[in-house]
Amino acid sequence: GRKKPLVVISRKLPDAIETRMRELFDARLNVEDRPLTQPELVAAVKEADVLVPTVTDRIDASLIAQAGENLKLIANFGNGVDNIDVAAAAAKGIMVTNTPNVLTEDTADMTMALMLAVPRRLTEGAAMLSDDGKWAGWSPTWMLGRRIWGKRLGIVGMGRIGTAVARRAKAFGLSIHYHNRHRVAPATEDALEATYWDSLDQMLARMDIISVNCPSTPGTFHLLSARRLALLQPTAYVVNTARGDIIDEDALVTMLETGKLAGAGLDVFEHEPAVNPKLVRLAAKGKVVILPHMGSATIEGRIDMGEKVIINIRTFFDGHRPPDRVLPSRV
Ligand code: 8YV
Repeated sequence: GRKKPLVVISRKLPDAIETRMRELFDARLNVEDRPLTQPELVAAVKEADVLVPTVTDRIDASLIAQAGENLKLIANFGNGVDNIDVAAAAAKGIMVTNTPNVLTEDTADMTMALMLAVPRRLTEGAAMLSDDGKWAGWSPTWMLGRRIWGKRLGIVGMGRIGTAVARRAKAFGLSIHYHNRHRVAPATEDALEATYWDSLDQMLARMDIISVNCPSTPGTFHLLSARRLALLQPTAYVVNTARGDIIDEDALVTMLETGKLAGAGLDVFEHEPAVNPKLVRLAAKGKVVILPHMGSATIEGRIDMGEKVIINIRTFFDGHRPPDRVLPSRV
């Protein structure tokens, strides 16, 4: 039969996925679960037919420039493709695919978890009981947080994940507002009773909670800039399960430290895996809840993502268009 494509997978994937990849491809698995080094990535793109990177691999123009003629497909294990220079890949005739849809609901669940955790002081309460003897007893005025229902949620980026957040938040009794490059379908707006804000600035000034759900692109870098963050009410909360660089993190930290914002729930950071130590201190005070990029981290979701990667690779080598092709014009 035909020679199996050499597929280099940058990180440890679920066992079931690795087994299937071994059957289908000449799969070069990463047995040690650490990101590939730069020389290893260079070797991979020189040799492989397919590269399967994750969010921890930077597939930039200079790496793509070193790709060998075999490299035809970069099948990202992940939805966001901000780790890949899609235009540089396209210019070299290398297709890029991602893993949309399968992580939408998990990410929306984690968004809700953060949206509830910060105003309702979940981590502060949990910490008290993990440290014996700190609970002196219940009191009517003790551990009071802020109510969620009845508040206004402003969603920045009403795509698949933003819409899934909106559905959940509506069920929690929040009113749904959103800013997006374009309005969503009238039927979706009606179902969510969602209000569209053409002006992000105006929306920010009027919301109780902001949820960031747009992709990281050159156009969304520091979309929530210092100037825009300053438009938020001091009682507002910010939740980010998208990408850290969409928010000017230093400006956000300063506002949290100086009481210009009520709190934040962050699953993503501007310089991952580094986390600003000031955020860690704010977490100890209960001002923020910070998580290590766990939005899509479910066993089921990771298997679904792996299956999508496999389908994209197989479809490509069968001579068809992979279902999750990422067009450079969309990035
Ligand atoms: C993963 C994600 O943590 O898909 C994304 O965009 O951020 C998460 O699903 C990671 O990116 C997988 O590479």
